[in-house]
Amino acid sequence: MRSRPIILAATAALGIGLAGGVASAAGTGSSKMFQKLDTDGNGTVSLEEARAGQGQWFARLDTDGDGTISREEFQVTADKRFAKYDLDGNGEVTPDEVAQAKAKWKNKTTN
Ligand SMILES: [Ca+2]
Ligand SMILES: [Ca+2]
Ligand SMILES: [Ca+2]
Repeated sequence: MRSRPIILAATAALGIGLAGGVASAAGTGSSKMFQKLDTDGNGTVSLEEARAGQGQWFARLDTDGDGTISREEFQVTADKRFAKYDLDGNGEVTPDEVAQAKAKWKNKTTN
């Protein structure tokens, strides 16, 4: 039960990526996602930028490249995301693990 909110959060994040909605990305205060979508950095996400972002998400999830995302493909991606957080691999993600995982990624991107 404890790990559930994390799964839901990961799934929601994936869902936002799939929806590619400018409103939903901005509405969740996900400025990082906004920056990612705003590829020319002019402060707005055009329809084309949103579509491009959507395509990237789609391609990442569509692991066998058949042009559709199956439930399994979606699940695999969600599981991978979960595994990234579950540092000790005990099947549960604690707030501590989330903090550690985030710190790890931060180091990776800054180094
Ligand atoms: Ca833009
Ligand atoms: Ca597929
Ligand atoms: Ca764990």
